[in-house]
Amino acid sequence: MRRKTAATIATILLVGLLLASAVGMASAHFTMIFPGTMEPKAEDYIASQGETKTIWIVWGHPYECIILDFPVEPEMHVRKPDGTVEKLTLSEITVQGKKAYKTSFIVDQMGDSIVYVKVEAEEHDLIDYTKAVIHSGEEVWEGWDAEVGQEAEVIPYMRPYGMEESFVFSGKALYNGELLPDATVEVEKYNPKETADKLVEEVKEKYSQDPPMIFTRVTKTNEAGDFIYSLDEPGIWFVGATKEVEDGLDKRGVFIIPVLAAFPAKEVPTIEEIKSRVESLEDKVATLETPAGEEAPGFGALTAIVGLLIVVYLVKRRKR
Ligand SMILES: [Cu+2]
Repeated sequence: MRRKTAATIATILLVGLLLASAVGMASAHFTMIFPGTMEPKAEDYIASQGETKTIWIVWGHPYECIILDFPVEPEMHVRKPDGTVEKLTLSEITVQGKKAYKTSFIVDQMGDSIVYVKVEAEEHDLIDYTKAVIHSGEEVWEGWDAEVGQEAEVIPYMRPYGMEESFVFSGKALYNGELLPDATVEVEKYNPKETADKLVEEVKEKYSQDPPMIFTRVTKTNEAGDFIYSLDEPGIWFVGATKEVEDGLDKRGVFIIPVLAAFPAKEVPTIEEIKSRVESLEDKVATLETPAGEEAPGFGALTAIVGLLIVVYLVKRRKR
């Protein structure tokens, strides 16, 4: 009897664990195509003629910067601006202690090269198709919206370079070359490790009921397979439309959009302006009279102190 109970409890625990891990895995995994760094900038997706572009392929959750071992070796190709396709040879690397891959190719044609990756992730019930554009050449804006023939594919309506923070991005989702209506589209920005750790902690505290709603934004394609979203921060964005397949692996087409900081840059006060503000605030604090016997500073002093703190914060921000 006791043995039976123990076995039952063990079974319940095991099923619970499996369910928990399955649910945990539902959050947004992506194939990250990065230009040879884990601190990628939008500018890194632009290349000069003749440049050898090094690409890292990393598996994990972009927003949280959670890196995981690649489940299988991905397949990778580059579509050159003239439409020729080359298979890229990958070599294994270790990124944050996890199995990732790297490759490189020479940017030898003006225009847009599309690098694309296929990952068959059975443990996630997913075949993931990801694309990124490497642009080269002044005003040679050709190739970025080419179809490379992935089983699930996103075709951008917006040229994916020269995009600045807060720009709107739209595109269409295809499945087997046909428009894909009513599909879930995930939108997620990558954060480098240090930023990610800080943000995730803040999000978990502030939105404890559902932190992933901040990590992964979601929209859907309409009847024509179109979707739209605004990419409100500079950085590397992942936009993926999923074709759900019953009794089989889902297929997801992902497009990577490197988003530049706003140009011209948002106005930030100069160091001189900040210094003069600090000085006038210091004077104010110095001349404030604290009434005798009163320990707490008066309202005026509080205002001045808060002002000082804001200035200190501004100075720190500038230094970053
Ligand atoms: Cu995941």
